[in-house]
Amino acid sequence: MKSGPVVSLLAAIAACAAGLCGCATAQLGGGEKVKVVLDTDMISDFDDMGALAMLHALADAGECEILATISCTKDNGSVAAVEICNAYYGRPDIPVGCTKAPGAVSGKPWGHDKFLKLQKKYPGTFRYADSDDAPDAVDVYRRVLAAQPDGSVVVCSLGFLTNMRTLLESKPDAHSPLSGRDLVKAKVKKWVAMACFYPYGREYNSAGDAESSRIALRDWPTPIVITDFQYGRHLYAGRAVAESGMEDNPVADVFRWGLEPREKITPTSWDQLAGHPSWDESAVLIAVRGEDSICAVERGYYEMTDDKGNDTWRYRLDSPHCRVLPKLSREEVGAIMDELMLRPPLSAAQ
Ligand SMILES: [Ca+2]
Repeated sequence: MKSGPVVSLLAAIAACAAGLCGCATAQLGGGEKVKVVLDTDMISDFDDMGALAMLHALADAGECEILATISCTKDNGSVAAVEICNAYYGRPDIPVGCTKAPGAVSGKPWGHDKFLKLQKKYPGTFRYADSDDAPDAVDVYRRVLAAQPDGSVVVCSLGFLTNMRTLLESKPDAHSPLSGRDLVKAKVKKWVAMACFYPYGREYNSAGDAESSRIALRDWPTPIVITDFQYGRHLYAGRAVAESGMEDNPVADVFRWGLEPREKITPTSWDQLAGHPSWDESAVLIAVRGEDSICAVERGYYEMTDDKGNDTWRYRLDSPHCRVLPKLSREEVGAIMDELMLRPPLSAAQ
């Protein structure tokens, strides 16, 4: 039985598909597609899956092109979960990779079982049941970046900053004569990172591989847009897709398995009524549509202050870097994210 809000959202999607809502024109707008590399700690939490679904919906709408989908954790089923989602949206050939860095976060966190269940439900839609068998993330980054026009790529990281560090420290190779830092400087327009805690503190993504975070945040040569913990914590999405009734949709599966059933929500889990905190979904929205689309920004930069993963924000008006602040309400942003997650794959209509 679909809830009222889900019915409304499905009606909105139908109107969109029929060209009645006017949004298609606004979104396509004749502009160039944003070229995105997605870097994810898929399996640490399930907002990564919502974010990847949104990225595919935005690609279906002609707003972006997905260049690669890369895991920043190893020894788990992260890459397969990414591949299953890519295949669901009709893009099984998107390059995937996995970190090989010695200091990378490794293993299977609590909640990993839902991603292994995906492997059983969607056999034949992934190549790398064990993420460690996937290509080296740095090699994929270098190959993909080298093939792109200068200043054209947006890197969107939803997890640990390991791959940013190893990319910066990479050496010239068959893909490019440039060092990692020079390759990033030449090809990457900006890095949108879900990381850090405002105004200071210890946040999961930036603390997980603290040394890599320290180096990446310090040495990245193009603008960094930070969607810190506080921004996404107060945004919610995913209840609609969990209750959509879509049975053969891995995104709906993960949210259905991750969220409390509506009837079991208690006063202490009230915030699950609208879904799950949307740290990663909001980062993808900002990566594709720009930070000004849903946010205000504050100029400055984050730096790591110790080897335990603590960070602090430094205000600086002339900084190329920024953090985001709410502009649209949480309900408005939540509706945008839910609508994107509920869109059926374009490939399913062809
Ligand atoms: Ca994540």
